[in-house]
Amino acid sequence: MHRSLPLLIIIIFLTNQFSSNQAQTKSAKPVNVFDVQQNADTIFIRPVVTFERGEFKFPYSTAQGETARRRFVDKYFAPGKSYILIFGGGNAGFLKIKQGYWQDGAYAYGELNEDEPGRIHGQLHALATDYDTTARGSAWRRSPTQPERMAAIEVAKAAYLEHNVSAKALEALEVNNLTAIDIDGDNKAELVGSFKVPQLDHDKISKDKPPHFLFLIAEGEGEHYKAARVNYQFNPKQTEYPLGSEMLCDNVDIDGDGINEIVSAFTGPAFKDFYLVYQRKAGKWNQVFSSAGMQ
Ligand SMILES: [Ca+2]
Ligand SMILES: [Ca+2]
Repeated sequence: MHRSLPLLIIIIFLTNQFSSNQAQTKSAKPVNVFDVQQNADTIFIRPVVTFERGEFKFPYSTAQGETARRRFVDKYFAPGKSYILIFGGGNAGFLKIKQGYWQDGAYAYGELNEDEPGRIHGQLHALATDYDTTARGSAWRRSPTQPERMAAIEVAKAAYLEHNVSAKALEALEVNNLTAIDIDGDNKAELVGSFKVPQLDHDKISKDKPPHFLFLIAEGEGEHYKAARVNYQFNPKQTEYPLGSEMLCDNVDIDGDGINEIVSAFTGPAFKDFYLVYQRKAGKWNQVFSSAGMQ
């Protein structure tokens, strides 16, 4: 008994060492997520978020001028570098960097060649990443069915009423974007929507005044949906339209827990777009990242 005890301790020690090394190796490699936008035949990508050692953070430091941004572009947007295009939460092929730019005072971005042009055509945003997502479950992205659409609009109207937007104004509600996705692979659609309600001026729609924006994540099934996360934005003194508009980029499992995070693009001040990441943990949706003011 006594003689085998040190051996047992050594085995336990080695096993612990091995598993902690495994965990470190897995978490030490940063995961980069990029926003993809298409303009005619050119695709542009911009850094959204880096996930490293359990943290969501901005991909480069903005504390000391443009050096970090330049280094980021040199490394990640070098000509010929390729990324996995994420569309509908899954692997949708590859994008190859044609050229990177860092001189622009606000953004780092790359101009891309696509193997199959037009894959995201007509969509506002998609995502790209530098890690293989094929092992992280599949999901889909589609237009909502008519019952889903009606349900999402009802949920949006209820959220607007809570923010004291009048029923009269709600008659002019516009759906800017509504997408059905499945973030957890249970084949039930999560609905992600962007809505706009104009201000009324003496009961008439005012096109000159800033509208009420709403970004909504709704959960449910068929025609029964409830609000899971709401971001209401109203900036009555804004001069730069459309400040406050928030749109779905796509969904992808960034932290590898099997449930996809939702990435949205937000129209910020002075047209400096920024990104938010929403994560569902224990049935609750949290905003786990914002790049507001970081670019
Ligand atoms: Ca689902
Ligand atoms: Ca996740």
